[in-house]
Amino acid sequence: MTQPGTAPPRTRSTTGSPTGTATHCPYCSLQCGMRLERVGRTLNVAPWAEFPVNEGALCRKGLTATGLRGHRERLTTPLVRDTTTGEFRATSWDEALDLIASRIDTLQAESGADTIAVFGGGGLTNEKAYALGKFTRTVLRSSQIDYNGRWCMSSAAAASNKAFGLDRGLPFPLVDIETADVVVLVGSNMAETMPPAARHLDRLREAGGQLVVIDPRRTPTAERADLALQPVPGTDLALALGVLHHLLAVGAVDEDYLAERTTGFEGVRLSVAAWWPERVERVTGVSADDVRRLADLLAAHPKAMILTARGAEQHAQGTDTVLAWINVALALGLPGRPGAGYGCLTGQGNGQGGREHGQKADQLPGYRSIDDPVARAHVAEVWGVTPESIPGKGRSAYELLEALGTDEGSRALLVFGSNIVVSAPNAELITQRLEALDLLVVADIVLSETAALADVVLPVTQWAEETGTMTNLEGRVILRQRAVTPPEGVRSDLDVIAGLATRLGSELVFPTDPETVFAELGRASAGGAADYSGITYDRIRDERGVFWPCPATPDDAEPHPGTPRLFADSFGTPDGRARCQVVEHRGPAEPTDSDYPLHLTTGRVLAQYQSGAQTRRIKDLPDTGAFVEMHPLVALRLGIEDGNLVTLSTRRGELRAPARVVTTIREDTVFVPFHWVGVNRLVNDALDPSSRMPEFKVCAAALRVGGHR
Ligand SMILES: Nc1nc2c(c(=O)[nH]1)N[C@H]1C(S)=C(S)[C@@H](COP(=O)(O)OP(=O)(O)OC[C@H]3O[C@@H](n4cnc5c(=O)[nH]c(N)nc54)[C@H](O)[C@@H]3O)O[C@H]1N2
Ligand SMILES: Nc1nc2c(c(=O)[nH]1)N[C@H]1C(S)=C(S)[C@@H](COP(=O)(O)OP(=O)(O)OC[C@H]3O[C@@H](n4cnc5c(=O)[nH]c(N)nc54)[C@H](O)[C@@H]3O)O[C@H]1N2
Ligand code: SF4
Ligand SMILES: [Mo]
Repeated sequence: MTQPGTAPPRTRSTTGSPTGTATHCPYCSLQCGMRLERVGRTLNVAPWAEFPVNEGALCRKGLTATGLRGHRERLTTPLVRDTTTGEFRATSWDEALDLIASRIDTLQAESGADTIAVFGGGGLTNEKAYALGKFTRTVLRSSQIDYNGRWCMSSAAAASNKAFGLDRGLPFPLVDIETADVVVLVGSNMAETMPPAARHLDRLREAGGQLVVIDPRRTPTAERADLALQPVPGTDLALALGVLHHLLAVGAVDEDYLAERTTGFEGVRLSVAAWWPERVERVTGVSADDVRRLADLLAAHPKAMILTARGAEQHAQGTDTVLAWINVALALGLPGRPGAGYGCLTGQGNGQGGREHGQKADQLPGYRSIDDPVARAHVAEVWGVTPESIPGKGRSAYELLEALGTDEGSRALLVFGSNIVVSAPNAELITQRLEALDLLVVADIVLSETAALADVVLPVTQWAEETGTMTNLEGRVILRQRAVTPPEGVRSDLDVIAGLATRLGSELVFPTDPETVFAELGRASAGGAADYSGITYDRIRDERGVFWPCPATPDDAEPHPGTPRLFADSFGTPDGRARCQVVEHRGPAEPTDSDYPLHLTTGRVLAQYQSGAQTRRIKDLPDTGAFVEMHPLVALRLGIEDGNLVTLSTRRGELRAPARVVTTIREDTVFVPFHWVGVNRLVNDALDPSSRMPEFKVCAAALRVGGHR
């Protein structure tokens, strides 16, 4: 937490003077601190040892992140698609923005305000996410805005809001892992997805603590575990019910805590009665002994921490799965106890801040609900519009995309910070929807697979070339500082938004200076759950950041210190109590059958990031292409050898890729990373009923050797 008045920490060079610009990695939610140093024409990544989250450590992606600077595939001029040849041609910014504005005017005159949709990203800075939400609601007057965070941690966010009345991924600093007795990771491969954070796991174990990892694959993270459980994909909910059943059976629940700090446990108590460990074994494939072992471990240690990530969340029952684990945490009295509790390991660089300031369909800045009249009035005042003019709730990410170009959906889409063609589920259908649009505009730094389909491509600045705030997985608001001048011809997303607002005749102010936008965002967030109004750039420059909520204080008072730890005395619900919720296990939306006998799950490898738009272009990162990870028994049965080309199919499509035969995966499951085009054509689009999260983590698949039909 920032101590106002203390000198900014500096890395010293060998000559003793501070070097480089203190900033943060462009990729994941750890937002590792780094220094960018100019040496001649190159920009080097150097450690920033004092930044507490990573203490100078960086993964391969962070270390090579400057590789996109000066890259030959970097976009430096706007492109428009020539209507006669169908090819892109370079154009001026004025022509590109004029064209977009006139197309928007025409389409809206024909089909109404909602015909223009906007798709944002959890990698965008807080300032950009805020400006995008404001632009969509005030200039476009469209309700149709959502973002890729819906595909990330939205089930955990929905569950935390339901149970705790507040969603901050981790309600405590990550370093608290080291002081726990037991840490349970449900569906997180932290050693590959946030490598510097795995130090906390090592230190936990050095201090005598124990690690439990729940993952259908024995990952590098699971290699560190004292107890590694490998459930059938999509059965974590049943596992949690079984753990709670056993905790009740042995009398290990904290009845005082439940009585004082929660409501609803009686229903939960009844609902887990039938989930005895032997039944759980039949559903999950985890032995009854291991179910009891996990429950006993939790019962024996007061400082237990349960952390979920995408493996547990990216399911059609993701919200209920997280709620089931939150019930376990509440039954043990963990939330609010130092060194204990429940948390979600958010994924994208600004996965936390990106879900707080209004690029989500149902949301206004400060993590306010767009349905709340008080919130609407407050934000309308900051924006200088009437509350009635702010549209209502729009469609969720997948539903928005699925409707594009149809009678019900929008005719135009503006994309900022997502590579939908690679990362959306049921990607073949979604690609067709993008192709059916009257206008597709993509702002990006490279010609991603999505940008390649656009009518207009806008080249924007990348992280090291611009300043802005990010909120990491702990709720720590930090400042990314500009370290180099952007190449000629590119503009920031904030410039794009302001340029379009002016051309669309808006009289509202869209500042392009990020610090000015942040001050406005602070005012808009004031009084909301995610209150940033007490945070200024000066407080977080070269510093360790400030945890929200951080409300503004009167001029003569001390600044609010920020809130590293939440829930010590009360939760974010109206009565301050957490809500225990009854949840039922249903299992994957698409069960296996004789035609599709395997579970397909998807996820990440260490050296690639997301859709790969950025990391596949960095030459120092291995670019293996997709592969199908399978157990030797599956390979033997189908006559497959390691490295053979195989065809993986589901009810939606096929993928041809080499086999990777490993003993670390379940025999009924195959795994494919999603960093390359292809696997998402196979992935199911079943949605969670409350978070609208697609079921990326399990669908039914068939496998055969060879690449021919
Ligand atoms: N290297 C790298 N790091 C990243 C990213 C990246 O693309 N590459 N992306 C960032 C982002 S946006 C995110 S969201 C995070 C994601 O971080 P993680 O959640 O750690 O990553 P995933 O690989 O998606 O999923 C984690 C694990 O879930 C397991 N899993 C699959 N199905 C199930 C299931 O049904 N139950 C359980 N318990 N586990 C299951 C998979 O085998 C996988 O090992 O990573 C962030 N960091
Ligand atoms: N099968 C499967 N699919 C998945 C997942 C999975 O586990 N399995 N995980 C899901 C998850 S958790 C996530 S988060 C999504 C992520 O998937 P995407 O939304 O596709 O995420 P990125 O690849 O990070 O795309 C970001 C794009 O924005 C560009 N960009 C970067 N910075 C900026 C900027 O400042 N401004 C603008 N305008 N553009 C910028 C990048 O070059 C890139 O093209 O994928 C989801 N899809
Ligand atoms: S762990 Fe995440 S933030 Fe840290 S260097 Fe790697 S990608 Fe960047
Ligand atoms: Mo994510």
